[in-house]
Amino acid sequence: MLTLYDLDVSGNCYKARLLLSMLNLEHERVPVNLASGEHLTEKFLRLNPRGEIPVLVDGDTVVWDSHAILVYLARRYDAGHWLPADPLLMSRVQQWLAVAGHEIQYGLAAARACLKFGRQGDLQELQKRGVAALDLLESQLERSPWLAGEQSSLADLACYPYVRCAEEADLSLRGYANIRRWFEAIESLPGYVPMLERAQNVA
Ligand SMILES: N[C@@H](CCC(=O)N[C@@H](CS)C(=O)NCC(=O)O)C(=O)O
Repeated sequence: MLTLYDLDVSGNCYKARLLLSMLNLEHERVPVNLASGEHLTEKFLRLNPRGEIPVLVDGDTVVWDSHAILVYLARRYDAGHWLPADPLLMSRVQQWLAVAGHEIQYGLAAARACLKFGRQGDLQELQKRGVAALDLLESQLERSPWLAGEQSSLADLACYPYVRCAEEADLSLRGYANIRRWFEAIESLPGYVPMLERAQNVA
């Protein structure tokens, strides 16, 4: 049985929920209350010493970090579509996981956290990084239908959540036609689920 420690409003957790759904993998979701500090308890830190969600538990195996979870699920439960074995394609996917973990996380996600959850930060600087991320994606998506080339991959699932929420970071997507076309393509994939927004906790 797969268990995902997560939170509805977290884009990082949503990456894992997307792939679990697309691979049609049954799983249990355990909400983690960040606002009350549940992620910093001894019990949770035994699962993830970084004190962050998402965490995936698969039997005796514990995997933390959204991108590590994507890679684990793709290698363990998928025949090779989401993380192709070809060296060049795999490196292309890895490039975009790096963008998701850097420009997107410390730009779009961080600006959203300031505006939506009252996190501290230099909003203008974070938005500037967010725009750099959007520009990077737009220019790639002008050249190829998916981030890593001709087919959908983990690259798309890793970048999509916080780009989809860019307006919550007060960044307009009006000038980004290719990104908007890419949203439609992702949202048409079998097993796509929208990001849930029920919980009131801090992401
Ligand atoms: N690099 C990590 C980042 C995870 C992350 O930032 N998680 C947030 C929720 S979206 C968290 O747990 N934050 C805990 C905190 O802010 O103290 C990943 O991709 O999983």
